[in-house]
Amino acid sequence: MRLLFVNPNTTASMTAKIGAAARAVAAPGTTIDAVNPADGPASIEGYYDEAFSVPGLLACIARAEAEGTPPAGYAIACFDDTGLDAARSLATAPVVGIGEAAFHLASLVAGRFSVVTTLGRSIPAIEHNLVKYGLASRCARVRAAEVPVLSLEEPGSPARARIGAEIATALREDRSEAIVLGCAGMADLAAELAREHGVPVIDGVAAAVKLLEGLASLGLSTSRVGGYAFPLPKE
Ligand code: 5HY
Repeated sequence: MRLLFVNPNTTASMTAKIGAAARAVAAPGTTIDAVNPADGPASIEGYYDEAFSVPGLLACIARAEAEGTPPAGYAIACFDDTGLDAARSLATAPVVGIGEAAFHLASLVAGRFSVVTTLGRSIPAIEHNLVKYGLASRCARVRAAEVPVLSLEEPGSPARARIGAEIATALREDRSEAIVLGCAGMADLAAELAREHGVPVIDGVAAAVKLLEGLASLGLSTSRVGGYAFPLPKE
């Protein structure tokens, strides 16, 4: 099967990182493509950036749908699950947000988990999604390491250290039993952070690969009888 990961921001290095992280866990026979829009915000840090990223995200999905063989599944590779509902309405294959994927897997290995994202301005959108997905009661707290998204792309930046310090604080103060990494750009950090802190550390990119493989192998796709009905043709 082929899975398409769409990074809604326009930072190619992050798209490449996402693709590599997805390929690292893909099953034999699963191929991963990773794309990003040509236009839009270089990073998504809050509601305003999210709004400007959605048209490009949907254009990437529409292009994949117009190709001969659409993917067996799509992932929205932004932790805010930006544009997820619109993407589900457009795509013929299942669509999973990396945020929701990570939340669900965390809830299967821990009674309580904390999220560590980038900037504080990203916290409300993540908290809203937890309520929307019915998992707010399992999340002890959504925290920010106070690192800009693009600092994760800068070699030698303090981002890695700040994320590790915030994880240590979460485990000390939140009674959390697992950590969810709250940015697609953290996808390459999960394994070492898990070893360092001795708890499950869940990255949404890897989580999305496995959930999409599972949905596709079960022949499950988006229901069209309600809100995810295909878009009506309009001028
Ligand atoms: C992400 N922003 O995963 C989110 C994380 C955040 O450009 N990719 C982004 O900080 O909201």
